[in-house]
Amino acid sequence: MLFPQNNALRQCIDLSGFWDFRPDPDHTGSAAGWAEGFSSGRPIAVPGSWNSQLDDVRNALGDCWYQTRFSRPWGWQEKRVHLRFGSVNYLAEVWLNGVRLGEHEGGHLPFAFDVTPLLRAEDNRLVVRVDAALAPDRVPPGNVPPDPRDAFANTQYPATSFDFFPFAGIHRPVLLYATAPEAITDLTVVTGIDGAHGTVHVRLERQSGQAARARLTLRGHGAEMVEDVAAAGESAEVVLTVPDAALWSPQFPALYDLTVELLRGGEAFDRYTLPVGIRTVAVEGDRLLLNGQPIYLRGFGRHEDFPVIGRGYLPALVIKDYELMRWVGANSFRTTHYPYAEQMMDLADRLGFLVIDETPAVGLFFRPDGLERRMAVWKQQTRELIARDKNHPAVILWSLANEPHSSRPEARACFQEVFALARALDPTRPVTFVSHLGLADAAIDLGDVICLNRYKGWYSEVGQLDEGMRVLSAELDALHEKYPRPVIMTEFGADAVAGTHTQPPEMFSEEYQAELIAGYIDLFREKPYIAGEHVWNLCDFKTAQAIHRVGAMNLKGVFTQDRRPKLAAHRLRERWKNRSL
Ligand code: BDP
Repeated sequence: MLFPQNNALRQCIDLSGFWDFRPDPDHTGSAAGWAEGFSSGRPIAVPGSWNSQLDDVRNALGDCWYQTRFSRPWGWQEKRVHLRFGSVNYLAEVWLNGVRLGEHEGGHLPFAFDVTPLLRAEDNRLVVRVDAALAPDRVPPGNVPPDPRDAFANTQYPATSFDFFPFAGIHRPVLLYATAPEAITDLTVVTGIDGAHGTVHVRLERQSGQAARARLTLRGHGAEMVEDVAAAGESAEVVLTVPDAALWSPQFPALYDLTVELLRGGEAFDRYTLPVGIRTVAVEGDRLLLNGQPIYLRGFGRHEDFPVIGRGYLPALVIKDYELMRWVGANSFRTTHYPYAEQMMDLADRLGFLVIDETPAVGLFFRPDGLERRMAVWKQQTRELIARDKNHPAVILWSLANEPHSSRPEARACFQEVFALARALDPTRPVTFVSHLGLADAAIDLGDVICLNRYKGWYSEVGQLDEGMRVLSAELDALHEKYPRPVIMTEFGADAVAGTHTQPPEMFSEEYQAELIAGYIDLFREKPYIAGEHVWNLCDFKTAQAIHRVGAMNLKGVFTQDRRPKLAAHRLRERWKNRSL
């Protein structure tokens, strides 16, 4: 799925701003005809979470309605026009000028509607019903009835089955974009390395129509390659060879510009430009390889989370978080626990960060109630994630889930299905999921890489760092002996209340957090099969209310929520700065 762009042949406008907002706790809006437009709306910012803007809907997770009006930009009469939402959490039902366009389930992934026949020159009325209810058959699930066989129950408010606040609303920009009627609809780029040459395999898809030619131009690093092919049907494939290719890597994130044009009678009627990084990813024995060389991941899990805007897209925050990651010496991150904004992914390509790209499937469980629906949504999210992010050189690994409750055998078959789907959609990248169960996980061996979250010295071996390290060391070795492949420690850390200090280090002090993180890292250095370390978390973040979450915050950030360093950030910097891959 291509992100809309502006050039002489494509235009895009952003409908972000103040929209009208109206909560509908009793679900009367549909019957009252709000889809046609509603009165008595209050202003709300789009993008942004409603929970963090308006006090009375702080914990509201039912239906809320949004509406806005807009005019068709001048000159768009002959164009095909789409309306595209970057992320609406959780379920969106959309109407334009009273006509239902459809619905989309699941936050954090984009969806679009062709609105060409419905657009008026002026006074277009866009209405969105957002349903953010937590339900056991959604992904991620919530309000899960406690099961005595499971160690999890609803001990937090709202009743999430995950550890972050279930922010709701229109979280990313809503874009209206125009293309030629027979435009390019998708591009899939796969790169390879052949000696000093790079290969760029491009598959293009377009809206069917009259025959046309496609011209592909790859430019950059002193080279320019051009290929012309017939694009008579709906797709065409081209392989470009780049002599002495500049390879993409974190040290040198070389990008080429691939420009694809559709031409008729020698004249271009559509054009799309995609940055391309030539690189390969592979798993070989215990190592994760980038361009045939072992790589070691240093970085974080993170949340899209900031005061007032909630989970809304905030460009300055994206920049700041890259700045902090760079300062501390990180080279990578995982999109915990849902796909991040597309703009952040673009910057990962440009700035040279390696990304473990994760679906929104956190806290999945495999009891029969609601399983069929959860599976369908999980597969849809996997499809949408790969469709959205397949062209990013930064993405080196797909993570299908975080901490699923997959200890019992029935979970394995479910994972097998979703692994097969991901591998069929993208045979070029390794696939994994993130486990907290380790050897007790019924699906742990299905991943190309083992990703493990561990809180020894925190949730277990409480307050005892040395004992925690001893237990962890033995567990890691046992895991690797059974499944010899790379292990990435995708989460480890401790809560620290900024400004709390103890000597000797005790839990919740900055010293304890710093010692724990440094202790883990020292342990990893002794284990050559460890291929990466991601600290939990880059920054403190908002959670549901619970007795173990002071101020409804998870304080495992090495930076505070307002992005100030704790002691652990400095300690990490000492360990990470100036390390090569
Ligand atoms: C892990 C989860 C993460 C939590 C973390 C914690 O993957 O989402 O925030 O624990 O408890 O189990 O801090």
